[in-house]
Amino acid sequence: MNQSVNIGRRQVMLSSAFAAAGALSPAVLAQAAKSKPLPKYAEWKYIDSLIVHSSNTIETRRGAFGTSVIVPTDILFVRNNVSAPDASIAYDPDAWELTVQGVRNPGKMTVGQLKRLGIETVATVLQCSGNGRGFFAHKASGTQWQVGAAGCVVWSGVPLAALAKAMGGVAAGVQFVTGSGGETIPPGVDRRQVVVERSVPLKAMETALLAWEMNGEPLPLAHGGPLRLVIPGYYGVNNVKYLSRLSFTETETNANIQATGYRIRDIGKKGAPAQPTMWEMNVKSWINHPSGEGPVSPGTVQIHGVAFAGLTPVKGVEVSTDGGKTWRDARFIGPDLGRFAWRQFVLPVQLGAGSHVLVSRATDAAGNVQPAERLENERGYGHNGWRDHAVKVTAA
Ligand SMILES: Nc1nc2c(c(=O)[nH]1)N[C@H]1C(S)=C(S)[C@@H](COP(=O)(O)O)O[C@H]1N2
Ligand SMILES: [Mo]
Repeated sequence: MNQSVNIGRRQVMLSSAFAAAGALSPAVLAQAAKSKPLPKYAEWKYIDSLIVHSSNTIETRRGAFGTSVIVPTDILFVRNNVSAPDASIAYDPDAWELTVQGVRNPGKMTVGQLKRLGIETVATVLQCSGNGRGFFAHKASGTQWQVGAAGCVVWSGVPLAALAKAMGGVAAGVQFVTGSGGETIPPGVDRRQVVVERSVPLKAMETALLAWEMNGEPLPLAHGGPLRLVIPGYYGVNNVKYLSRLSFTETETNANIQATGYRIRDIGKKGAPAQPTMWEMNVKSWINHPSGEGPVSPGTVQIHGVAFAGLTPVKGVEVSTDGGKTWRDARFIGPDLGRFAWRQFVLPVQLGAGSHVLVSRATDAAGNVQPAERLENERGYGHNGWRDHAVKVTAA
């Protein structure tokens, strides 16, 4: 059940759990009142848990992440590179058509047909490549995300491998899986410039899904319904929404979003195909509570947050209450939903009156440790440096 209150001139939906717990501090209410309104396609989301950067970019507030592993769809971030398609595409999801190319028997499949090929379910971290961009000192261009352009969600759909098999198998010479978004390209606009079309290495097929369900519900338009490509362990951009074409290709697509966008390069440099692209995610963690949005009471504080890596499970997390001088092992809580999901961690600490700098540092099963500093790069991608993700909190 939700309760709605008026903040400023706009109606704001408050989850009754939050309201009952008195969890909304005056600071958060003030921010909600200032926030831009939610766009139509996402108006059902809980604005009090979100930061609305623009109609195409909506972030989860740090203090709104809970401890139950899965991020509810109502508070999950949204990122559209171009305007979301018309809501009518999701009215009859089973009729949505996917064009399949680069297989021995290319053709079209409706979602209804895909549902008969096989079913798998997987929990993954969906994270924008630019999550943490707001911490870069050079004001990297793009949305100034803090920590909330990420969430752990459960997908259901058909394994991509089952689709390939049903269509006679992958054609000879194929090296990539290329997914195309179903947004309408306005007449006169160069498709290559605007299409959301991404290529990932063929080996991603082993775990990829074509999903029509998320967090136990039909996939909403905002998150790519009727059909979405899910590439576990890879950055958000590779998880193409409103999937209209799936091609097994010999080369990477020449669409701008692949060829020059989402490339790691030095500050001031232009994007180019030879630079590393945003595929597998790096090891990362951050603290969600305390969130730094307001003071905490001195005494015992349960520090909690999330940790994950790309294709490797996360192995451990350390927490520091002195800005990274000394560290203690945190404990994972909750179910382990597999190597692509994040783990929740907790460490109870005593915080005396005063200010504290809380940080976390994750290690994955391959031994990769979250670095202290960000990797400086033009567009502010892949930020996993722990120092910038610190929470500054006052106990009073
Ligand atoms: N078709 C399509 N797919 C897309 C995008 C898009 O704009 N169009 N944005 C990508 C980016 S950059 C990210 S981070 C994720 C965001 O997923 P979400 O909006 O479900 O949170 O979707 C990816 N898939
Ligand atoms: Mo993204």
